[in-house]
Amino acid sequence: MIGRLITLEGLEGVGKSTNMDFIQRKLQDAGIDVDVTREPGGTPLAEKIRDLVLDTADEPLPDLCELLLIFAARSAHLENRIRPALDHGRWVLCDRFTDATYAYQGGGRGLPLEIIASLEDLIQSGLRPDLTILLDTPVEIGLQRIRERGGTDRFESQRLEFFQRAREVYLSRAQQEPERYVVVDASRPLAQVQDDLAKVIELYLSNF
Ligand code: T5A
Repeated sequence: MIGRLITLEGLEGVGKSTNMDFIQRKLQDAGIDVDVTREPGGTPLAEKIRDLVLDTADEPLPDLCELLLIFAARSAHLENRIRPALDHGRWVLCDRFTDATYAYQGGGRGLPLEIIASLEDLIQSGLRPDLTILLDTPVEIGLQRIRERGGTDRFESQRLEFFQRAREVYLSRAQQEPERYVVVDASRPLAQVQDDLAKVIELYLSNF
């Protein structure tokens, strides 16, 4: 059995955390051994870097520094958890991955996408997700859900335009790579979103 990397992407409040368990269960029901993780984070070292990136600190975090921290966390995550799992034939289900870097640091912050692509090549040396599910909603819907839930980190306090630019990058990447990406309309009630997710997973598994 060859391991696979499945990533779940989308803006704040689209329902990634809510649906990770659901997707995990669907995979397990099909007899798949799945390791569930997240980015930034996923190992003790990478989780420490996550805190640096998400916490609102006294000292400003320059955009390039943020980008390098995210890739530093990804390097630890890849070498210490994701690659070993895949090498053992396990499937990895990851809440966000490098598409988030293109969306947030590229689209949101405005860093050149070529810099992100170079770091991706350097750190991942060819490793890419096998399937990426993009939960998509208009920005306002996700932010409203976050407001209702309460509590904000460094990203959640960004302006609306930041998330609009990030969404555009996500959607354009999905359009450019239709063989890897599936876009699910996450603005609908959860039961409908999960009906679609179940179909996405069934279709993906039917190819093996
Ligand atoms: N980041 C990350 C980068 O900038 N670059 C990178 O490369 C990477 C990897 C991570 C932050 O780091 C940034 C992006 C992020 O800002 P995070 O906490 O992992 O932070 O990610 P968030 O998107 O911030 O997680 P959230 O919890 O805020 O959003 P979720 O997980 O998408 O939303 P969820 O599931 O918690 O749902 C939010 C609320 O909506 C409800 C839920 O019950 C919950 O209350 N909900 C729905 N309500 C109605 N209908 C539905 N269909 C619903 N689905 C969920």
